[in-house]
Amino acid sequence: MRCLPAALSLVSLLGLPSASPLGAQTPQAPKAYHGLRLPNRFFADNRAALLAKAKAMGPGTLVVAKSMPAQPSSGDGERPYRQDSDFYYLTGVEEEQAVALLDADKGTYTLLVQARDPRRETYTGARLGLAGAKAKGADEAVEYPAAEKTLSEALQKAKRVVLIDNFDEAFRIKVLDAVYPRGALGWKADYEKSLVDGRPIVSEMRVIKQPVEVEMIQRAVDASIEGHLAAMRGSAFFTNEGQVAAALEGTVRALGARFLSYETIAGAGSNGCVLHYPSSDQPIAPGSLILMDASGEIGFYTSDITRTWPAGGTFTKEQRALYDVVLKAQEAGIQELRPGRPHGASMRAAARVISDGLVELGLISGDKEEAFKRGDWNKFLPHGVSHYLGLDVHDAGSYGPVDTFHKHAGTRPLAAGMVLTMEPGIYIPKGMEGVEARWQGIGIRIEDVILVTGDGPRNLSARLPRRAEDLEAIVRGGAKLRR
Ligand SMILES: [Mn+2]
Repeated sequence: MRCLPAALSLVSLLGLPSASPLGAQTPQAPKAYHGLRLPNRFFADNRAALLAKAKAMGPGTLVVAKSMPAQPSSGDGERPYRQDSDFYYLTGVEEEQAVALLDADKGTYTLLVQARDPRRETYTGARLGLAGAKAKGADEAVEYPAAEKTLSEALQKAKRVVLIDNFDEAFRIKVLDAVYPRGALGWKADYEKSLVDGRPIVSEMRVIKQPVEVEMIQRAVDASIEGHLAAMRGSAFFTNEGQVAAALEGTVRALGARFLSYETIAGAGSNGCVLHYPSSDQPIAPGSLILMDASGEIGFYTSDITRTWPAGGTFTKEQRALYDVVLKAQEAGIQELRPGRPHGASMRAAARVISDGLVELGLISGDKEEAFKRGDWNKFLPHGVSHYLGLDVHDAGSYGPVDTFHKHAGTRPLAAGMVLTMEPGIYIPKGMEGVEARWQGIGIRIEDVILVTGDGPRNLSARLPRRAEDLEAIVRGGAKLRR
């Protein structure tokens, strides 16, 4: 799979000639990243940083981190298992049932893991077991059911429990009961234990990306760019949104994405106005725009890219006018992603361009300044435009107190090493009141992944074209391959 241009597999699936110029069009086409993971060192450093914070809380502090519980799908089925991001950040462990115990006094890391089970492993492959846990950096490893005792003894001994558990409710109750037993304790009551929510601590650690994390995000972005290109190149002969989604999903999977960063949004025409459009299975009407917000995940790191292009390779006058406003707004927003600028500045900048553009096109009436203050633009752009990205697509971390300008904008000053998206849009669904029919059924969003650096914003997804003419050329180029 080395250096195989991503779209080739799709090309053969669709019966396109394999001697296509796809590789030539993407000179930086990524290698495949199957099975790629960050090194053990990364997770060990994260544990050490967390242990230092736990130690500073005082003697007797125990950090307890819980893995993602398995999720049923239906009947005998389970959803693909994807580790909890906080737990992954601290351990690199991909298994369910795992619990990490960090003893701040001793500085030790104990990993509780599911027992080896030859029968189950016949179905789902080898489990870590004790040897695997040690190989992942654990000082001590204990399998269930003995692990239950290890956990209860550790909880009993601790004076302070720092709990990192995002999704396992039963486990949370177990820890809570150990720290604050239910009912009266009688003569044994001491109430000396305390429970600390460790999630904000880990969230804060995750806000500033380490260089190896940025590299992994870049790989997810690179694979996702190929997915977008495949979808654009195929769109001239796609008749259903499902084919658009499949083009991206097949491509990122072929490049090493085991998971999507989020469920693919592929909406044609008015469906592009549904912000988290869930179905992506409707026919594509000729002349409509296709909005695709989709990405794959590489080594547990996400990407988040949106492009909007004309299904047939040519923007109509109205589509093009709105597209250019969104593109200009995106550029204005990107320019605000700099160290020291508050998070909300990018929202303000992008919204201002959208508002002015809609006034110029006659979609918002009156004076630009007045119209912006009135906030009429919010009807056309009803969402925030920038969020952190990392192990989660809406990554952990605080944006500071909410900016009075917009509920999805914070006041926290940005810093080098943050990775954020920039994703303004204009949405005019069919039937939108007070808007001429010629503008209706148009949904546009443009989204890229931006690294904040000391030298300013760096667009990690810049390789995927954004200019209207470039998108038209890609779609038309794809159409030619069919003839
Ligand atoms: Mn996004």
